Amino acid sequence: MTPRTRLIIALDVTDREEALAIAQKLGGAVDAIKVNYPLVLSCGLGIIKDIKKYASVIADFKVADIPNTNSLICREAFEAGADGIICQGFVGSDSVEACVDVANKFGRDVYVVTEMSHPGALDFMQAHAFELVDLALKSGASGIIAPATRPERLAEIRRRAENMKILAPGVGAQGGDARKAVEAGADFVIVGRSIYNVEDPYAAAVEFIEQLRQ
Ligand code: OMP
Repeated sequence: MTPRTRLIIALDVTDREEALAIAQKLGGAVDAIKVNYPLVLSCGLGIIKDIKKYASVIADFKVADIPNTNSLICREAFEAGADGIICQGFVGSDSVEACVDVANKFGRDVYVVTEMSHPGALDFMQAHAFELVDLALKSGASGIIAPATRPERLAEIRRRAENMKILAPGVGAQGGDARKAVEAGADFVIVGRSIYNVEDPYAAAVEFIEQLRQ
């Protein structure tokens, strides 16, 4: 995925018509649309193909299982049309490598979660975030997920992952700032509620794109 506007929308709505309306309106303006369990559990995996008409799709399934199960999940997501998938790194290198192996067969991307953006990430994940970056690097993943809510941590993670794509969630509703995240080293920011929950999602997306361009 090559950065253009640097904006990825997290389409965490559960209504199919609403999801497709937003995808149709914003697809051309964003670098990707990320789908997560709320949308897929409510509409089925087939929603990925429908959204793909408008933008690249990242399946945020935070895959976190044994290698065999991870392979099966990735295969389903890629066969459904996902261009990339998000997996957890804390399950260990063999589980992440299983995702990368399947992605390589399909020519798709894997993004490994390092430190999450919410406060609870300080309980366990933060202490191991740099190890998770190293694990992602060694596995051959395309990129990592790092928190826009903590630009100083994002900058530190960037220093350790020079050639990896960094996708940074936590902008807007969780308090992170799009511009600061990019300055700290993010290639893309992920924005959900601050786009799909406002009166004019298109205007909100344009505003984020403007901030990211400066
Ligand atoms: P908003 O908080 O509404 O902007 O949504 C953020 C999106 O990014 C949601 O889909 C989350 O599941 C996802 N996310 C995080 O918020 N924090 C993380 O650390 C990782 C993710 C993710 O992997 O995308």
